[in-house]
Amino acid sequence: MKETESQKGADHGIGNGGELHQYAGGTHPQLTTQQGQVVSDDENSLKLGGTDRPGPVLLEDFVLREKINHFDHERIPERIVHARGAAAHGYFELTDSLQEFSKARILSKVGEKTPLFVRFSTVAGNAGSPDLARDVRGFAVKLYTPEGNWDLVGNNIPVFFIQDAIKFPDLIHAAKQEPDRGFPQAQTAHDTFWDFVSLTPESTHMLMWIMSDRAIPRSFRTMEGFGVHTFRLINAENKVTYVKFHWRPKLGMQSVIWDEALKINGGDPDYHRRDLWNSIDQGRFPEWELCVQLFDEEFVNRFEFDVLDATKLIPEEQIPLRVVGKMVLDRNPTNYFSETEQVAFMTQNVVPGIDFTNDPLLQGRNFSYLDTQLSRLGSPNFAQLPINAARCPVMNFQRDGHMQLQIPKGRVSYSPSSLEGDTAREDPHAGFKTGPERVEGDKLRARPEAFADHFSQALQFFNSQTPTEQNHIIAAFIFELSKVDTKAVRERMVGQLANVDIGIAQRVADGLGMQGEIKKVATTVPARTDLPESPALSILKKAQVSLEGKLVGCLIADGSDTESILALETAIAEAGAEMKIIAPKIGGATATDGSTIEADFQLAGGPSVLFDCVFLALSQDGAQTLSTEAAAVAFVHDAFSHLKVIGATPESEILLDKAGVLADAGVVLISEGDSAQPFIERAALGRIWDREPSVRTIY
Ligand code: HDD
Repeated sequence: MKETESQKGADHGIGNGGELHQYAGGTHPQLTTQQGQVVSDDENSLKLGGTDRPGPVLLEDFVLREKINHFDHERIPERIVHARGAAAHGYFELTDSLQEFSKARILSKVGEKTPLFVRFSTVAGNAGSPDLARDVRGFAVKLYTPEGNWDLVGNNIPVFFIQDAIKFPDLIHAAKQEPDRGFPQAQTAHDTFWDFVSLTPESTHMLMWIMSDRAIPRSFRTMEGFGVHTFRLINAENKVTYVKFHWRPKLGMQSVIWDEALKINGGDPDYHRRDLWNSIDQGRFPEWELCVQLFDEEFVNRFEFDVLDATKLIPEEQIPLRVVGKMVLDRNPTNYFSETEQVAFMTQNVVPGIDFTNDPLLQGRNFSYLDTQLSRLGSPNFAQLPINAARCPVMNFQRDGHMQLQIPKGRVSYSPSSLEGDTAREDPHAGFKTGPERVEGDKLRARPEAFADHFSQALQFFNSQTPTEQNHIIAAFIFELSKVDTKAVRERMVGQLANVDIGIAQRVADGLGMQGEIKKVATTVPARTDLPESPALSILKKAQVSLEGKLVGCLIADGSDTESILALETAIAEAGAEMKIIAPKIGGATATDGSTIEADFQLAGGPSVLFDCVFLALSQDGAQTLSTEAAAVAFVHDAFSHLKVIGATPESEILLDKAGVLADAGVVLISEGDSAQPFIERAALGRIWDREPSVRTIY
């Protein structure tokens, strides 16, 4: 087996390692207990009664007891949300200084590289759930700045379900598996979720986003990220500028088709984490631009919505994005538990020059993240774990607690003090200071009136999509609501959609086979129809023409032509993509010249859903054989119905026919020996959206 970059030179021990000894199979350090005693036998527990008739295991066996005891306590509680995640190390580099607006060093010093750790996640599913759930993706970035850690704990969607943190437990209880039966997990397609959101009109804008293809990304590498809330930047003169943070992927945004997502979950439930791991391992480092939307009080007052309402966004057409830096992920974690599981992101982690706003969702989060780490990580000393520790001096008088890893010196553990000269003191000229703000008024449990419009941006989002994307949103509502048993909930949700637009509601109602007139849910603030379209909200309007970072699946069988396959592989690599070979046997196939073409996947384990586009490099005999192989027919049929570009030798025709493939711009025939360029060029354009009405009903 090939040793991956991440395995090379890995330290398989814990602690200081030890002397190397010669064993069968190589040179290894001695195995020890946690207390450092060398273990002489790791195969047998200590028993009474010799080898003839072994008696009971002895309690005296401290090697056994310690090993089992540690194992019994290996698990910690998984995250209440975002339990399923994958992460990577990297760096942030500032390219455009924001010193005028913020005194934060990370936003001021052009060219300085700041180490960081990013964790991507799904929200609702448990730790073992599949990657392609229809869900928001977490996009949490921990930046180890010289002024302390700055955590930008965002999502791949710029708005949220609720406006006030007090509703978060309700939202999550409704979305996660139902409490009596413990299912369904990792999906919102069930009664409790739709019951809650249909009664919570402020969720409607977010629903449009999670029913869109943003909720089924092709890869973590092809997702945008958003800080969601409005934050404040504070400059050296204490001047406040409002800011929203955006991460823009270098590869552009890409998503999969819903039916494909369902099948990827079976074909490779680790699809996203594998993709992230492999691309970093192979040196194809994922990259994002950090962009900001900057605005002042004057804009805040004139904007149609409240900038403190997390269910609203500011269209890029109104406040353009300014690119200020880049993030590159260039190192996989060394240990999943120590890093990806134990990393503790907290919205409260800001640095001088970056400040909160009074967004009630953000304020609630600032409590929740610190609080949750205690139940997850078990001790207030979680900040000492290597993945959480700041990379600048940390000096304070917080002491003791479970799992204290430091050995603080001296008699002084308080401030002010005079007994020792080197104890830490506050510095009135440095450090985090909140930006100036005057607040007055009554103390009330109430929503601001400016938060009351729940439908206008939902309509603006829908109107900003291409017809294909709109069709997918409608289909997603139909799919999800079709899984809701309670008819009244389905009807209420459609009635809520009618507040966005009666046309949208009608299309969903038709797809659900709902009879009778739609009953609009009462609302005080109807959707504004005058908001201009925002093309930046569409995935497809921003799509890039490129094969870079994509995966091409090449199906072969006995009788395939080695030279054509090698030429195809080279052309694909030149386009920045990678080719994988799928064959009926993992040992490969016998080519025309008698040589063996090695395979990366066996047919049943390499369905076409794992690839961005496919090529059928088959001889007539090969195609004939595969045309009676269900997995091969499904491979081609799925590629076609998932609107993928299919390249094929003309000899593959019998298999194309069997799979129901109809000739269109995305079916590119290339004869053996001819250039694969027409296939490459077509594949770079992306999916064949025009094909969709011929493969599924559009409501
Ligand atoms: Fe949250 C985790 C993102 C609202 C409470 N959240 C968590 C993670 C992300 C987000 C990316 C995973 C971090 C990781 O990888 O470890 N959450 C968001 C965004 C929100 C949001 C973008 C809205 C704008 N969250 C939100 C609210 C609350 C929480 C309103 C509570 C009042 N979130 C949590 C949590 C989690 C969490 C319970 C679970 C694990 C953790 O924090 O460390 O505290």
